[in-house]
Amino acid sequence: MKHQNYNAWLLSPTPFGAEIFAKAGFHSVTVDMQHGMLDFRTAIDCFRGIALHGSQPWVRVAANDPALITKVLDAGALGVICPLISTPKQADDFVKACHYQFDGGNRSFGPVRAALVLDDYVARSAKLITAMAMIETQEGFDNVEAIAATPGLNGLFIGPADLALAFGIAPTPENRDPDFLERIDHIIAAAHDAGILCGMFAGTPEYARDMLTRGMDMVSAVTDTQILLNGAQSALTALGGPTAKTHNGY
Ligand code: 3PY
Ligand code: MG
Repeated sequence: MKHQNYNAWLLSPTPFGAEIFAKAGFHSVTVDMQHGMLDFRTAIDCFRGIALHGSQPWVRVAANDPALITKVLDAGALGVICPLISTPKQADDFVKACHYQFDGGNRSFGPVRAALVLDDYVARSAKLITAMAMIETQEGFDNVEAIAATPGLNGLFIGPADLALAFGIAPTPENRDPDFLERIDHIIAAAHDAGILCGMFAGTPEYARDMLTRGMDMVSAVTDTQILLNGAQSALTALGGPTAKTHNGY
């Protein structure tokens, strides 16, 4: 069986939560700096907790910005997921930001923490780092083959909510809309034809399992916020307590 990568997704500013995900056995934990409730300083503490249990620290950066990408790599991130890649040029800019000039990129030198915690980091960085371009716009979908062909890109990563919205499909957590699934299959095929990975943010573990069966190589199968909310609600249900509150402001 081919290797499948199980990823957990961290949205809260909780290094201890990151550590728990790693201890549970996920191959990698993604610290979400686009939509997550955390900052750079907290992200570094999350990396420590993740690496402590032999899992890989990954980051979803807030944007395709070399300044942001450099900082998380310098802090020791081993995977970078970049949102909203729509053109081959954007994909190329992203990959170049991940690699030093001797590896064909334009990353500035200064691996302050990465070189502290990873032996021979600079020479090995191109091999150590996994760069995943998010396909989640109509333009990105239309350009998916050209994006997948970007030299040095390691994988495509599907953002199901934005991708659904791009095509006027409801962004449900377990999207089984036939048009949507057809697009998922198309993106998987584009990645595999180019010889790179395909990953996806999946709304639930069950859906993630289905996506692995469909051919996905890696799945972000669970978030800390889902686990905490679901666990808290089922505990209250077991107690015969109140059900989830509706919100009408702070
Ligand atoms: C999306 O579903 O659009 C994502 O970016 C996943 O977080
Ligand atoms: Mg998105």
